[in-house]
This record gives sequence, structure tokens and C-alpha cells, in this order.
Amino acid sequence: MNISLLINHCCNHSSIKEIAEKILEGKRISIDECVELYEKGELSLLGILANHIREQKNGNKTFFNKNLHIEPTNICIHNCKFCSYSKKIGGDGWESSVEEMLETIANANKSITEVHIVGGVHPLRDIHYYGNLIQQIKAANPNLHIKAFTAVEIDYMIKKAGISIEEGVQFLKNYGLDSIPGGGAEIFDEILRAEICPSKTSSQQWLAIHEALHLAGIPSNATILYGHIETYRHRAEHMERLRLLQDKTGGFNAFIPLKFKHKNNTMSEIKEVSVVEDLKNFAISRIFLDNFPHIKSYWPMIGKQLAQLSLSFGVDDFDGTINDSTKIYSLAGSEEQNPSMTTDEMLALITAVGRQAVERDSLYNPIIS
Ligand code: V47
Ligand code: SF4
Repeated sequence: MNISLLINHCCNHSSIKEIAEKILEGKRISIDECVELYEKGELSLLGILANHIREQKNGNKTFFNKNLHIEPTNICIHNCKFCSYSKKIGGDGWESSVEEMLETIANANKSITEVHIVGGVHPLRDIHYYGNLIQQIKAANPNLHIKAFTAVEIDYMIKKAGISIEEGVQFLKNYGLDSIPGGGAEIFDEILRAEICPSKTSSQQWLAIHEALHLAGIPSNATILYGHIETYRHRAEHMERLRLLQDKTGGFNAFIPLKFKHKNNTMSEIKEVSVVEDLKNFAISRIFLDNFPHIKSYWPMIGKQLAQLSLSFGVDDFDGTINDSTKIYSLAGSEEQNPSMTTDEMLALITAVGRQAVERDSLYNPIIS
């Protein structure tokens, strides 16, 4: 049975059938249509549609890379209510020295191609401290791709230095920054932002920093934090702002839906959403963000099994092998308390669900070993 016939067969709502036909014709869906899919779209239908788009864009491939996460500190000036990780200066937080971070990289498996550096916004560290860190990593490992600092960390660096976004981006580029991760986006609606992460970089500033990076030739990722107090419309509006920026710059590589985890934070009374909701969200992200090349599952947070299932719901990127080096989610109750995976395990998980595993570099070029 071809996909159109299957959709005719399994759609119960005429409005959903019309949206599905539009998607199959390669047309972009609106915010209202996106909300309708969240509210009325059956999981099986969403899976079929998302998988169709995923296979059009990336065939049967599932990408992964060999990477190392470094968290320079958990000391942070912000007070995000969902954060289970940050501490105030003078408390019992940790901070690594540049030497310690260099040693971690020196001791890592030599096959890693990327170092991912994200941490709290430390009040005593500035753009030159982090620039020096990048420079030293590059000096010791010229071929290592440095994906570092969320727009929230960069926002603080440039404000502290009293420079413009463009100047800050140029400094970081000259120091050797290759790309940035997608964190700090949370949910763009300013009313919700004021509720869950009041002091954090505004949505407008987050987007402006990513835009400036893209214009300077530095690619990035984007995230959404979902499953807390937001509505489906908030999710659709969040993705719409990303889709518009991507139309303008083309600088985003991947979109990563981050499921809110509720342990050890001040939003613990909120129940975590179901696996059905996670799969629906992956699928609708794939459908809505028609100009994003990749949708990524972050397995340390959602667990290896759900990440495998997500490969049938629009996801084509399994992130990295991650050398057991991230604490952000383990403290919030993530599925993997000591996230680390061998390449063989990664290959086995991906091929077990019928996908072709492809090791990639940070720019999605295949690595032939
Ligand atoms: O922005 C914090 C999230 C993000 C919780 O670009 C939480 O490749 C769920 O962005 N429950 C930072 N999420 C991590 C991040 C990331 C991770 C992996 C890959 C990439 C990439 C980016 O972590 C924050 C925030 O949204 N976060 N606390 C929590 N309780
Ligand atoms: Fe700081 Fe990030 Fe935690 Fe917010 S989520 S308090 S910015 S470490």
C-alpha cells in the first residue's frame, strides 16, 4: 500500500487527512496545523509522515559521532527552576581548571572527533578565559572540532566584555570556536520564560546570537525544553521562530527536543510526559521543521531504548558516544546515570532497528574508518 492510501485508510479526522496530504506534497504546515497534529494526530500516522520526511532527507542513515562532554563548572548566576545541577558561587559547586580540562581531553579515546563544552554561567569567568581554553585545546588537538558554549553563556561573555554580539562572535571565532550547541533555548514564549527561567537570556537575544554566529560561518544546533508548563501552541510557536531563522541563515544543523526531567529541581511536582508524547513530539518536530537537516535524540536523557524507537519517528541522529562525562541530566533523573557508549554498542543499537549507522564528523560528513 502506498503512503497516500495508508493515510486515507488510517485517518479518522478529515482535517488531519488534509494536513497529511499537504505534508506528502512537500508543503510547509502552519502553527495552527501543527497544533492540530499535536491534538488529534494519531501516533501511527505521525510516525509514517515523519519517517517519510526523514527518509527523503537522510535515507536509512542514522548518524552518530565520537565525542567527549566537558562541563567546566556548575556554578551559575541564573536560577532556572528546572535546573538540578547549578550551584551559587561560594557553595558546594565544582569548577575545573584549564589544566584539568586539557588533561581530560588528553586522556580521552584518541578516536573522538568532537569536544562538547557546556556549563553554568560562572560570574568570574570571561570571554578571554574561555577563548584561552579553546586556543589551548586547539594547540594540543588541531583536528578536534570544538562545539562549545550555549547562547546563554555567550550572552554573559559579551555583556561582561561590553562588546557587541558581532564582536563577541568574532573573538570566539578567532580563538578557534567551530560550532555551538543548542542549549538555553528552553521555550521561547516570554511569559513562560519569566516563570521558569526568569533571569536567563531572552528569546530574542538567543536567536540574535545564533543568527550572528551563522552569518560568521559558525553553525549551531537548536533545542526545545518540552513537557513542563507549556502548551502545544507554545511548542509550535517556538519551532516557528527557529524555522524562520533557518530560512534566513541556513546555519542550524540539528534540532534536539529535550524532555523535561523532574528530579531534584523546583519543578519536581510536574509529572514527566509519557513515551507516546515523546514520540509524537519527535515526529511533529520532523514534520514542522522542514528546513532542518537533522533531528537528534539525546540518548543520555531519554534512554537508549526510547532513542532507538525515535528512529522510526523522524530522528536520524543519535548524538555521540559521550565519554561518561555529563552530569546535567543524571542529577535531573535522566535514564542513563553514567552516559557512555562504546562504538560497537552504538552500532548495535542502530542496526537492531534496521537503520544504517554512519559515523559523522560535527558537520555531518561521513567518517570512513
Ligand atoms: O538548555 C536543564 C536542558 C540544556 C533540564 O547541541 C534540562 O548537540 C531536561 O542543550 N530536564 C543544555 N532538560 C544541554 C543541551 C544539549 C544537550 C545535548 C546535545 C546538544 C547539542 C545540546 O539542558 C539546557 C536545558 O534545556 N536541561 N535541566 C531538566 N531538568
Ligand atoms: Fe544555569 Fe543552565 Fe542551570 Fe539555568 S539551566 S541555572 S543557565 S546551569
